[in-house]
Amino acid sequence: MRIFIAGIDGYLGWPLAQYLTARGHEVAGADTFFRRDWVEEMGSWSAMPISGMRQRLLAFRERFGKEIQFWDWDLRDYYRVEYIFREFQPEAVVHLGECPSAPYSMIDVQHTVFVQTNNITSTLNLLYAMRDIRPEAHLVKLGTMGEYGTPQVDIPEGFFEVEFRGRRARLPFPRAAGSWYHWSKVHGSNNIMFACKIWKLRSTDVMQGVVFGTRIDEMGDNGDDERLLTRLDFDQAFGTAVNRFCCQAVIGHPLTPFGMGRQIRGFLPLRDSMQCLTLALENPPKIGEYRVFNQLQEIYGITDLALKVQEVAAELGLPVEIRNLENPRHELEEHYYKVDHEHLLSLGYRATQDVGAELRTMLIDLMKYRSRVEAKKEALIPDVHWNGHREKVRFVGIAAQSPGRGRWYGSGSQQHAALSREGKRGKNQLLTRENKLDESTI
Ligand code: USQ
Repeated sequence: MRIFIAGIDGYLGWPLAQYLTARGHEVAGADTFFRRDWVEEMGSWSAMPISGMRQRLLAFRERFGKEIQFWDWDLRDYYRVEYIFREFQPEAVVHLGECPSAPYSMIDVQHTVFVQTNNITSTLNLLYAMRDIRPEAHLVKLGTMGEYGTPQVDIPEGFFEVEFRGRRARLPFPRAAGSWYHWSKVHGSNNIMFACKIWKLRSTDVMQGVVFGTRIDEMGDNGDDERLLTRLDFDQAFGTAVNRFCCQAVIGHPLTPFGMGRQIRGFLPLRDSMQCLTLALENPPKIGEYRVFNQLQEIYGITDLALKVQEVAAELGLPVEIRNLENPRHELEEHYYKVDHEHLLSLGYRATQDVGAELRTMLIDLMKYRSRVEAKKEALIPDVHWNGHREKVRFVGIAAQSPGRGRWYGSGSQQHAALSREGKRGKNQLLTRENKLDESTI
């Protein structure tokens, strides 16, 4: 299949290009290297050194014996999107080319407007190019579980049956996002749903949980060729919880659950994210269909994950403490969370069960780059508050608590039981474009 990846230079885009190529697909991609700029703006860099795009493409050809057509173009420019579509004639499009950070979108009006216009415009441009050039192509759009927020009821896959004043209907499940970024994803989802309806396009909107991991097998066994590695961020805006915890562990920095550390989210390893996106691509919806996949298998508490990272780090001789930070976000810290995720399972998705082994691989990978994390460790402590205030948060005196060491919230009834037991315990606690093509590492 000819697959165009929007955002091919990113955390998911670069491994996905390798994963799909290894399965015989033909890949092309575009990226304007915004992610590299944003992370630099947050005073940080990728923990694992990442090559410039020319080096990446060279390594790709050496490993897979194939070329990737690449455009260093901004997808907010419709005529460029149209050009790419005419040139490559994609059968499928994976849209990863958005700003993925909640904190970044909350900095100030300029950042909010940028994140929303960037994310919404690129999606609209892809939809128009599909309508006019490849109407039968399949759009796999990366949405987020954060579109739903944390409602006090089960979360279905996009739609639910409601009865209101004696009449029944199947309606989109209400969205309750928790940041301007997450709302940008909601707006994108609505626009795609509408385009599928009026233009008979087809799309899978993937509501992804929080991804963690340093590698996939397709990069090679030992990460010997650094040009094939993906980025791994640890700053307050682009580093996600588990990736940050692992980076903190390798430099002996306390692991940092926010607030009481009782938030619950769906998490999945990078390799599972690749598997899910590929299953969606290889099993497209019907013409005119807009479908939603909730992309997660296991649901974990933040403190449970911190405890697990602590445990695996200790096995590797990396003692580290867990110290909660004031929560800079406006979010529910204790909440119900039960998510349907049948669609991917019915397509054969098999989740990585051994999270400990995944964390071990991550920590071993990151130990090599300890000095890079150390050099930017200031970026670990957040200062972006949801009320617009900008001040570093402080550590607070809450001991890490979990319903049971190393035990996960599973899904379904297992999770209900864990939550109700827990509830009874109370609440005691800018580079140039040329550089980005050429630079060997940043
Ligand atoms: N958290 C901590 N300590 C940290 C970092 C995060 O306790 O050091 C907590 C946050 O308060 C939050 C949870 O961990 O409750 C998840 O935060 P995150 O930064 O790992 O992830 P989030 O901001 O939710 O966003 C990430 C990706 C985003 C994707 C989303 C999926 O950046 O692109 O959409 O995960 S989800 O969270 O399911 O909406």
